[in-house]
Amino acid sequence: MANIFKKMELIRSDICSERSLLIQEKGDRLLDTITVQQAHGGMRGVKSMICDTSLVKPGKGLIIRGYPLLEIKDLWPEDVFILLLTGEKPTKEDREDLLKEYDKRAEIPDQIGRALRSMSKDSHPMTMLSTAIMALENESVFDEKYNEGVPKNEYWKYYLEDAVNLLAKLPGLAAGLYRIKFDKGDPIPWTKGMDWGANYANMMGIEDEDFADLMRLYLMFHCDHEGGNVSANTCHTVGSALSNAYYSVSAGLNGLAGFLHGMANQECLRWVLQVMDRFDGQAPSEEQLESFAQETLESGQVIPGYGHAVLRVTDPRFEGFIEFGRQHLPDDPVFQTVNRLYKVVPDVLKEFSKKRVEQGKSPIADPYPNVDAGSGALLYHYGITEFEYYTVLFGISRAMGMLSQLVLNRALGVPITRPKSVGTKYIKENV
Ligand code: HAX
Repeated sequence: MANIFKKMELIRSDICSERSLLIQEKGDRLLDTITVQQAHGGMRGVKSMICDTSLVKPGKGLIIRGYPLLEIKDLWPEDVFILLLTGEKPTKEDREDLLKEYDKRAEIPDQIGRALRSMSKDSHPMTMLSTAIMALENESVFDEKYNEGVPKNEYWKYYLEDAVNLLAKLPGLAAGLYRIKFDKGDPIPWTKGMDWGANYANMMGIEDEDFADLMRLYLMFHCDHEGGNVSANTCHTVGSALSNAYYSVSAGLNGLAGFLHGMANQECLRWVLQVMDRFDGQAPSEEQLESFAQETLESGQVIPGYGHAVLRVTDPRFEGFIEFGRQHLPDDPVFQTVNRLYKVVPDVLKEFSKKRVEQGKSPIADPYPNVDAGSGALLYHYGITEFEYYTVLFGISRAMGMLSQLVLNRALGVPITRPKSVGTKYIKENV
């Protein structure tokens, strides 16, 4: 049995007792109050769910199990999965042990390739990813054990089995669909003994050590963003009904495919290339970028890659990507454009926000770049020019966060989600 299973077995009773004690001691205390504005406004800021894997602080960004992201940016994705799940940084042996599990479980059944090839040529890569995950659902160990009648307090073990199985296969699914969709040749199998990020890069058909480094960083940076974002929250809700990990993660990824969420990364690069196209493919000047950004806003569109529901500073994930770009591709025109946009767009958004307020509209709460503003330029540099694919990369990484939250929720016995909704009449008459 992998170390990760043993560790979870050990921490489970601790986290369960902690939860019981908290509910016993503080169960009737107020955690938050909710205004009509919040109920109408996407529940922004309402503290109403528990997530221990990570926290997003408005002024600091992502904190994973107590570690600010940039302090642990050298962890590999397999390390971060163990950290998310257990709360402890893994040892070298833990990492090797998990990789051995991936080696055993990574093979992708033939029917997945057939299912992907039978899809319409214009299916979006995120649709293909979600479909491929659903096509694996018949392998759910949890469903098999549930039907055998295992007791509730053991559910988490089988969610963890499903999580490790799914994580082992995800890079192969994602790389395979890339090669099928974009006519890159036959899918390349998983290489035993190679890490998760390098394997993914290799299976896409890109043999470049720097790209493997970028993949490790990319997969690390996108791993989790606390519990309330659309994908994590969706996965949480679906899983709370005891839908297995395949149903839950696929549902979360369908949320990630929204233009305001993970799909912003494809939109961002599309927008960057649009402005470059206007200036013969060169990196435009700051003045040219400023007027393009204003034009975008005046035409009623959002500037993709900027703004956030929680953050109020430059996203540290963006900073980390810019740092990678500075080291590896400082002269790349797409990267230079992204860098210049960073100098220009926050001020354009601040000005636009002032005008909005004068017109009685809400301000733009965060004029700074989020994770999606910088990642595309790096991928583009290494030859992944099919930007509709970018959200798939995001999704493979985010599966680690969704799955660790899912396993922890089952370990804690978190009940089915069922908030109360009220109607307009209720608010008029009672509030
Ligand atoms: N460009 C133009 N307008 C923007 C904006 C931007 N980048 N960011 C926010 N606004 C607008 C909103 O559209 C909203 O306008 P309306 O009231 O007219 O609808 C207003 O400013 C107030 O929004 P907010 O309170 O600042 O932000 P929200 O919490 O409502 O939304 C979003 C957060 C991320 C959805 C928003 O900033 C946005 O649409 N950004 C561009 C898309 C994007 O980059 N999404 C990726 C976010 C990170 C992520 O989840 N990645 O997966």
